[in-house]
Amino acid sequence: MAPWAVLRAVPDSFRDCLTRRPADPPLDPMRARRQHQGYRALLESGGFSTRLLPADEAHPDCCFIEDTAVLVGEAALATRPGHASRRGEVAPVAAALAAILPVRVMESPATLDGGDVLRVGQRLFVGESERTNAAGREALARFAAPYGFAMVAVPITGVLHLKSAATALDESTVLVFPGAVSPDAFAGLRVVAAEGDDPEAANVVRLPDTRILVAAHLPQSAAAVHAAGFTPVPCEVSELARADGGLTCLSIRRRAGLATAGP
Ligand code: CIR
Repeated sequence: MAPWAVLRAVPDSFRDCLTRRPADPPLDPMRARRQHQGYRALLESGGFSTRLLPADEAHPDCCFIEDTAVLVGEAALATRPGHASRRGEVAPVAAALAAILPVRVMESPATLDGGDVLRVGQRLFVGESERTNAAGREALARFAAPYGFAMVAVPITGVLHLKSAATALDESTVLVFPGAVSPDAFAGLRVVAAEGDDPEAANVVRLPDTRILVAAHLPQSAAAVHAAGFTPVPCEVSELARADGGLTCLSIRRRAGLATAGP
């Protein structure tokens, strides 16, 4: 199957998104929507075929679809997001994925946001965030073990999710913001450091054509990716970032050519 990605449209209620700091000026759903459309176009230019699920006005954060499901091997685990206001986002995403893959649903008391799950090779690095608890990490570990994945818990500091500050450039290289995630967590991998003062500079998306989507408002991200030997593709996501969303969180992706699939 060709590489694919599932996205969810930005609702008008986007202005009421969860934010770690009050948004001033208020969040702008129209601007976020334009940026979301640009993001989708860049995913397609890099080799993903995309499907856009409709927005849900009752869930302001619904465009951050990554948090609602994790792809592992030939299956998906629908999550139980750590913030209660987001749990109603999961069912429509799980239903859409069920047309493609078997889907299992995570159960209470486990909580896990997909933004905390970084797959590199046969390891799933999972953030010890406020959204993802030990039961969530263990549920994912049990789900993923039959596919040959090992789970590695990773402490994080001052960021929402693990992938707010660490993502993969290829199957043996990670881009990390060292102030939020210790490079020591990624034993055996090449670690590239993102400079500057914004952890989100380490939040990038691998395209099937091997280019790397980076946030256009964080030029240090493109610089780190380029210096590491990859080709950065800038994408405007500044309004989505004001709601604490990064590039990864706007889609659930599956690349071709992998023996196993993952985030
Ligand atoms: C939230 O706080 O849940 C949203 N405003 C942002 C979620 C971002 N998700 C992600 O990076 N995976």
